[in-house]
Amino acid sequence: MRKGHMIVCDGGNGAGKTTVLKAIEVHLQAKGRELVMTREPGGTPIGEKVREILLSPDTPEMCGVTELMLFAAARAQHVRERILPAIAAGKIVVSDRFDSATVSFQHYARGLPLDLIHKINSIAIDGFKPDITIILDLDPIVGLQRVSSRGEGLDRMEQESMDFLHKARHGYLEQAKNDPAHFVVIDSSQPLEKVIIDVIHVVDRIIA
Ligand code: T5A
Repeated sequence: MRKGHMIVCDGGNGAGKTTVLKAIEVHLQAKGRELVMTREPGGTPIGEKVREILLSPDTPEMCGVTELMLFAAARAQHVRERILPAIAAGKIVVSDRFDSATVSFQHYARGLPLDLIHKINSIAIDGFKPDITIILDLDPIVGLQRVSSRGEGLDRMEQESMDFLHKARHGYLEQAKNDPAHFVVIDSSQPLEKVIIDVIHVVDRIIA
């Protein structure tokens, strides 16, 4: 029986997930809630190794199906090793990205068939569904400017074309439109303080 909650924060590159997730963590800790903060790809020792392969800029030749299966492999481990035990223990799992990212990036942007994405995703998540996926929506041009302003290099995905990143953004908005009970879109071009207020409002509704 499900006891805990899972909240996902997702969106385009540089939309502010990492920043917003820190605010969610502080908020939920202040409420005394037991938390698991995690991310995809990653979240487990195996998943973090897969992340290195996926995001390394040294392998631009990676084909779409390999990419899809590696994201799914990391997710399969993440769900079974980390997420389901935490939910069963009544904890709140907060994840930086989850299956919505695969639909946006590997289907809408990369162009892999949606039925293949759903098939592979469903093997990875085995019937599990987050309570809510919060999409931080931002023009990818602004997102990449934010990423670049950190002074770090761009990873393999961030080096994709602007058209690819625009298609991924469209994919998030389509998912939210098609499933309003499980998605919320927040405008992340707003001042950070307002983005955080909007996100915390959603989090409080879910855990109430
Ligand atoms: N991917 C992932 C797939 O293709 N398929 C999948 O199934 C999965 C799971 C993962 C990559 O893999 C892809 C998607 C990604 O390309 P990632 O680490 O999640 O990589 O990559 P990014 O989205 O690029 O994460 P970043 O850490 O780079 O960006 P964030 O976390 O969204 O942004 P953040 O918080 O670091 O903010 C960036 C800068 O903007 C500022 C912050 O201070 C920071 O300097 N900022 C704001 N500035 C002004 N106003 C605001 N409202 C701001 N919010 C943040």
